[in-house]
Amino acid sequence: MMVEKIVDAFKDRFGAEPVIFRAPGRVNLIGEHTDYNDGFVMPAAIDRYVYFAIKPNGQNVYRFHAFDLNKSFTTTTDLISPSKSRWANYLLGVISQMVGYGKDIPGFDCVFGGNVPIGAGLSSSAAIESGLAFALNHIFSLGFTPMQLALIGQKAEHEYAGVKCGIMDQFASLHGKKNHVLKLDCRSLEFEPFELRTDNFSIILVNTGVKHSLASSKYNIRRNECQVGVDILKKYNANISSLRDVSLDVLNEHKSEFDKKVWDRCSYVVEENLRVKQAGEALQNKDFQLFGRLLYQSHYGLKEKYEVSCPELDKLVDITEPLDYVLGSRMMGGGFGGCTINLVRNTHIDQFIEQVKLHYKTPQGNTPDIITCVIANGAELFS
Ligand code: GAF
Repeated sequence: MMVEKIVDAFKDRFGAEPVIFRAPGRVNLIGEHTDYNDGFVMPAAIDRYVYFAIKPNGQNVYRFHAFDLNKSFTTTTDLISPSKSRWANYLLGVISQMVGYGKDIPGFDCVFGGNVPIGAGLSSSAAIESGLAFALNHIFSLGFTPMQLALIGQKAEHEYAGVKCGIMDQFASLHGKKNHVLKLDCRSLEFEPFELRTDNFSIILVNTGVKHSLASSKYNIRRNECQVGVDILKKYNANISSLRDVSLDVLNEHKSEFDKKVWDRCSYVVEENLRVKQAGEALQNKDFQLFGRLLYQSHYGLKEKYEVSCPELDKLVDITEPLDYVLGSRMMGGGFGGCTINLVRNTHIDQFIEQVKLHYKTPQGNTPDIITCVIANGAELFS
């Protein structure tokens, strides 16, 4: 088992018995690219984890080992700054944020690794940030709330990884609740759990095999495009500070002042926020057909207006369209690759897998990874 390998690696390297924590990856049912627009999202933590074996070392040094990469990184506690090592930055960023809050983070040793696929849109980086933040909060009794830890992880990503991400991924990794999706208001940071049991249908992810990297993708550009739209509308109404404050009517009223691309981006975000609200109602009414249709609509918005999909993601969604046992399907996460999320009736999972294998090959010519996931709790002390 993964966790045992990580514990053994810790003992071999540091000759001590560590404490084990784990933080999950996430799926997002609906509400994509809405978080950094102060809007609504509906993620859930899943049963794919990054495990952390960790122990204070009584020295002025942080020693990390990335088990999956077989790489190590060491730095003294007074020298926290961004490194050339991309993976180490997720960890250093967290420590730096905590220090920024005035906390003293003594030296520690840490081995981490897990089974959240990297570059698949399941937030492996947020799981690393959230897991370390959770672990340090616990072992050094720092007193941060889970939401503060999520904000720490988000800031780490901004400042040490260069991605101006929203709060969704770190939030989900820290707040996940078994059998529930969490509808988060990304402005007030209030959230509401909605039960989503998988008794009748399953959440199945299909990995395009196209690796996405938010840092090198057009993620930050999309964020700026939304801001351009806000700047136009704010001239007419000073109360508008993000696309969250904009209705479709207001957007339409000012359409002639928008460049087509910026208008498409903004109208997608406003429509997606409406879809998340409808999705919450659909879950409350157990109207899974409607819920699934909203997923398809979300995909077409992301493809046509927000332009963050790619041919491989589109192909995977298209394959599911004629299959009446698929309730909904869409690209998930930042886009430009990674996975689709599919809601598939439990009675037809084998047929679904067969259809996907028949009609889709990754760019490398392989059968795609197909992952059935279960909605799980957020970051926790594992043992
Ligand atoms: C990435 C980001 F990290 C999230 O904050 C969110 O914006 C998502 O892309 C798109 O919805 O996962």
